Amino acid sequence: MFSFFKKNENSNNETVEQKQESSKSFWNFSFEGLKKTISNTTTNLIDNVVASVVEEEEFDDFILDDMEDLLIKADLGVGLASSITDKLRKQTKVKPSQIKQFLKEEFEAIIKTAGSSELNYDENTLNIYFITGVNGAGKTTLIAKLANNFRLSGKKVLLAAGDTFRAAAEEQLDIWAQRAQVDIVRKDGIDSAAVVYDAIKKAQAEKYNVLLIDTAGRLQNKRNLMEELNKVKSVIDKLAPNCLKESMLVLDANTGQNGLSQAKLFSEAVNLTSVALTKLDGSAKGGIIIAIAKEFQLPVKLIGVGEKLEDLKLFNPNDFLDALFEQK
Ligand SMILES: Nc1nc2c(ncn2[C@@H]2O[C@H](COP(=O)(O)OP(=O)(O)OP(=O)(O)O)[C@@H](O)[C@H]2O)c(=O)[nH]1
Ligand SMILES: [Mg+2]
Repeated sequence: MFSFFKKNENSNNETVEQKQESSKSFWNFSFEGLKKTISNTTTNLIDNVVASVVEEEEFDDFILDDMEDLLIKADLGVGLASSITDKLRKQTKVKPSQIKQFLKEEFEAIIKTAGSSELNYDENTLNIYFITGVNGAGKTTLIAKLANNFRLSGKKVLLAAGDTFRAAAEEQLDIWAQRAQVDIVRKDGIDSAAVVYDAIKKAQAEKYNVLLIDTAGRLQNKRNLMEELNKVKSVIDKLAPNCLKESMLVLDANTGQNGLSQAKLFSEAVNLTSVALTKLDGSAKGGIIIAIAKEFQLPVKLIGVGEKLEDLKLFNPNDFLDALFEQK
């Protein structure tokens, strides 16, 4: 996993502790900040559901059907919403007044079975992050933010302009590389796998710590583009075995349930290891974190909370649940 405690080889006069503190504050969300960011999700997913049942004496079919509708509206997905309400239907122990605790325990169990939310990182190898997702999800911005954070943590960072499909995509990544002060491999006009090949060769020869691979946005139903992703993944596996630390799906939080079908098809194409949820700022659809954990056993590891370089946070499940249920 990624450690904030390693000495920065390029560090100036900052002590390791100071560097560690600044890295931490950069990546970690303050509890208040997180609470504010997900406040619309909290209203949608928790407050509305709790308000609909809390005054009742017992759960009955009428109340549970209403609750199921609210959970579906809050982007939990039909399957998960009905499995939660069915659980309540089949028992008499949990009363409506205890709904908040019940939901918290349910969500916690689901999120925790999806695996660790720590970003994989190995000090001893090149660390490759393969970033995929549909058009406009926030892939390129996420790469810039990640690059900036790794660079601030003292890592040598290279970007691969693997989106050779959309006009001016390489130019866009180049501008971000300059802002984040990291290097880039850009070979306009050749195919994505060839760019990635050159980038891996450079990263290995020049001992980079981190290689972030940008890819073209693609709809999950475009078969040839999905096959291209697979081809790029084969290049990584062949040229740099054990270096692929994350195959990450970037999901726009506002896409809600459509995120579930994206996760399915991208997972089939490249064997995803994690999700980055972008545009959580202002979104009411953060419940998708739980739905994806349940359906695909994929942990959310990063969250995007704005358009600037510093608007990337590490996802912490405990803080997320506490903020959602306002228990800190
Ligand atoms: N509010 C907000 N906007 C974001 C966030 N992440 C990205 N964006 C915006 O979303 C838009 C698309 O971002 P890109 O990074 O270009 O998305 P992409 O997935 O690379 O898009 P394509 O390359 O066209 O597939 C830009 O306007 C970004 O500024 C976020 O966390 N919050
Ligand atoms: Mg892009």
